[in-house]
Formats: sequence, C-alpha cells, structure tokens
Amino acid sequence: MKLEEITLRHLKMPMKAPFTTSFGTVAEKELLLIEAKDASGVTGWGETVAFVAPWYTEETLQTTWHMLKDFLIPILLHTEIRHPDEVSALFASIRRNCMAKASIEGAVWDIYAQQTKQSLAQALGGQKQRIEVGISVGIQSSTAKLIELIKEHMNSGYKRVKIKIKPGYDIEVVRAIRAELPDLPLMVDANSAYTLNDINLLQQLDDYRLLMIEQPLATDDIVDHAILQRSLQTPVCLDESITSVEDARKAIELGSCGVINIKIGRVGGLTEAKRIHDLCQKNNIPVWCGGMLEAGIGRAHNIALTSLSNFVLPGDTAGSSHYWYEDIITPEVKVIDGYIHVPQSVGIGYTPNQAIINKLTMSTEVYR
Ligand code: OSB
Ligand code: MG
Repeated sequence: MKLEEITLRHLKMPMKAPFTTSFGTVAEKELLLIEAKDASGVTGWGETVAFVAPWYTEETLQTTWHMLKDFLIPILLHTEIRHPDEVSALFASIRRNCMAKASIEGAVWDIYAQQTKQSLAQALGGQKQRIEVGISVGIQSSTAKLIELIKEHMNSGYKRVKIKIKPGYDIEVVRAIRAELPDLPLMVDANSAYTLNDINLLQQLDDYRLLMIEQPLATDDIVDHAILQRSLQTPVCLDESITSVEDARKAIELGSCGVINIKIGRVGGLTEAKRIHDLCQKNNIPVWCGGMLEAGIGRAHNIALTSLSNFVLPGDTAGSSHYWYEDIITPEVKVIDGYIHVPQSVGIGYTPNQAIINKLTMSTEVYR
C-alpha cells in the first residue's frame, strides 16, 4: 500500500454531559479525523484522542496536528508499506507523541483490513464475536446523583462501573455506593491524584471489594506503584504509566500492577497495543480497553482491539449515545445487555457519516 492523499479535519463535538476527572472537565470534544487514501483507491480512517489541554498526557490536539503535518504525514505519504506493523518502525526516529502516531497508524490498519478483505478485528487476530463493556462515570456534584447514574447504567446492562476518585472524593463515596449496591462490579480511577503519603487511605479501599484501583500514583511512575501494590489486596491497574510494551514489561517485572488498561492512543497505535496484549497474556496479566471519550472512528478501533482474547475484563467502550447527540458513524455503536457485537464486515465495520462530519468540521487540510 502507498498513501497518496491524507485529509485532516478538525471536529468539535458537543457532549451530552461534561466528563470530570481528578485533573479537569471535558464539555466539548475536539478531535482530528484522518482520512487516508491509498493508491488503489481504498480509504482508511483514524481519530486523534488527545484533549485540548495536556492534563492526561503531555499531548494536545494542537501537538498531534503539528506532529502529523510536519513529521508523520511526510514520512508516510508515497511510502510503500506491506504491513501496518511497519508504520511504528518508520516512526521510530520520532520520540513519543504516541497519540499522533496512533491516529494515522489506525487509518493504515483500516486500509490493510480492507485490502486483505477482513474485518479490522480479524486483521488484528481478534476472535471474539462480541465484547463485554462497562462504563466510566465522571466526578459528580453529589453522591446521590452519582448513585442514581450508576443505577441507570446497571439497569441498561453495563457489566461494571468505574468511578473517578480524587482526594476528598474517595472513601466516603465508595462507602455510600457499597451501602446501596453491595454486589455492583465496581472499580475506581484516580488519574494520578495520590502519592505514597496516601498509602493508609488507599489501603482503606481494600474493605470495599473493588475490582481494581486504576492509576493511583504519578503518570510516569512504576516504582511507587510496586510499593503500593505490595501493601494492597486490591489489584492496581496501570493506565497513564504504560506507554509501550517496554513499559509493560518493566511494570510486570517490578510487580507494579495486577491489571493493565490498554489505550491505542496512549501506546502509539494498534501494533503496540497488540504487543502489550500478547505480553500480558504470557504473564497472566488481564487487560481491558480504556477510553478517551472517542467519537465513532476511535470507538470502532477500540471494539476491534477488544476482540483479542486477553481482553478478559469489561472495558470503558460505552455506546455512542452515552456521549453524543449524533455520532459520526453509521450505524452508531450500540450496547445491548452490556455487549457490543464486533462487526464482521470488511474494515472497521462502520461507515463514516459524511453529512454529520461536515456539520462538525471547523477546518480541513489536504496533503498530497
Ligand atoms: O483515565 O480512563 C481514563 C476519560 C478521559 C481521560 C482519561 C480517562 C477517561 C475515562 C473515560 O475514564 C473513558 C470513556 O468513557 O471513554
Ligand atoms: Mg484511567
């Protein structure tokens, strides 16, 4: 394959409800859509997941744009590629910038799946026909509101609930949820809001039968997480700290976690995500697919990835209608009884909705 034309569109999508974590609130999602055309006429799609501010990782919408335009697109345009795994090798001279790399690598995987007449899931080696999903609930203005939302999500079939915690919004909230919902499959995500000084508080969470505690400590840490994991019964799940298969190898070696959340953008693409999946499988570390409030293209890529066999825990890939008034794909992603059907048709299995994409597009650039 050889990419002959790449279109970048900057979209702004209003969210049905603002999403709040320990580091900030997203009320409108901005993203870049990558539409890549191969010389054979096949088109593949990718989506950036970086937010407008660098609070989850260091990347932003603008840095991903800069990296794509000035470095990544020039490397890929008119370059002959036999397999999408070659993309990460071509990008090896560029440090980090994982979300920028992942977005365009995703479009290449989509083209590859179409050219080889497979679904993206099959092209990745995925076997599951349906995936189990949970839901991530942001920080709410009151515990009563939070519990009401959790009940709604459980009633609509989601397989587990993740809540966000931060200092001052943690033990009491978990205790209140457990008092009303003793059997709820529940986990918490701190997005790095704690340090080892909070070890006593984090140990108190052991009393509430949580499935796991996600990323309690610093975004770049695996050493303190290992110390913490040794003093907790609840498994630690790493998110921000794992940006590559090498990070995963070291974290497993140190005993920094019992679970890993894989996000395609955070780790630089589907190829690296698959490598992390395979390594974790060999080491008996269960994985699940994280979310970045993706629109339909990114969501479709998450679904394909989750069809791999070691995605044994429900991920954060909720249905389109949880986030969006209208998603940018047809059909939208639907969750029925907590499952998403993995599309078996060729490519990502969803069609980009041009009319909605055009309506949400703020600017467009074409590279040839
Ligand atoms: O840490 O998993 C996270 C959203 C934004 C930034 C970071 C995270 C999240 C989520 C939401 O938890 C997952 C989703 O619904 O896409
Ligand atoms: Mg997280």
